[in-house]
Amino acid sequence: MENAQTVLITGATSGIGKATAELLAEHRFNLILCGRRQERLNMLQDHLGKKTNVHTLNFDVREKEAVFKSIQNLPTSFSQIDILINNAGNAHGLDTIDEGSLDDWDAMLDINVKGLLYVSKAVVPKMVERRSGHIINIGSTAGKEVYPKGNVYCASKHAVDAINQGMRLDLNAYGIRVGAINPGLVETEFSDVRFKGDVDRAEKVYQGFQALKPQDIADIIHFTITRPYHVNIADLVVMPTAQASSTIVKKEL
Ligand code: NDP
Ligand code: 8X3
Repeated sequence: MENAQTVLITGATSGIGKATAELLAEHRFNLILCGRRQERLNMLQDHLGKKTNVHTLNFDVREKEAVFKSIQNLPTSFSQIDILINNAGNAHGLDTIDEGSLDDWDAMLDINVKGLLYVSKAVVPKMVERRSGHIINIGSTAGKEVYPKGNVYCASKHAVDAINQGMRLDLNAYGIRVGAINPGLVETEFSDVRFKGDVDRAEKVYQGFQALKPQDIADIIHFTITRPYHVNIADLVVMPTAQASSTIVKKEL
């Protein structure tokens, strides 16, 4: 079970985060896996704990006290976080700006932007003290362009893009690597969450073309964190071949 590096992944209970946890467990990274669904955390602990050292943390990234308490009280064997993967996030709703829900807007900005900042603030100062670390921010093509009805979700991912650039500037002096991976359409629970359990509507998003799989992004994350120290993947955009932009997807139906 030996591996020198400990990786903290937010949003490890589903989709991109879960696929990344599974792949990194194969490669024997020590894993701190975070999410809110305890039964899924238990399953990850049971399943991946057979392959590597796993510690799970249950907190909502919006609850700053819980974020800090959880990360500050890690057992000694997990207390040095070498790699932070800021992945937790989601979209809530798909509405024009005049029709959007205030609760949806709060959720997206609180989770995707402020939650990412809280977790980073709990982890990064120790990286600065040690003069080492690697941060991967999961952005989106929605952080590079805005699509109709995407308004606030796109704003939250544009903020991730800005934070990624800001972190890289501020942490450069300490030799800490910072980069964003910005996927296009990946088939996960993302659209189930966005459409609040309307499974038919969620499935339609990925019909008629080959969407990315969460494992595709996990592969890229693994590639990114295993480059030699002088190589930093600073900002990577990855889309399905069928996708040209947020609004242009070549469908076969
Ligand atoms: P999923 O819905 O499958 O996974 C989201 C993860 O985030 C879950 O593990 C969930 O865990 C966690 N999470 C959500 N809200 C909170 C919260 N308040 N506190 C703590 N954890 C939370 O979606 P994806 O895997 O697709 O999404 C992962 C990231 O990838 C997101 O940042 C998303 O914006 C981004 N992305 C997704 C794309 C896609 O097409 N799917 C494309 C581009 C970017 P739990 O519910 O247990 O807390
Ligand atoms: C998720 C990709 O295009 O559904 O960030 O917003 S998209």
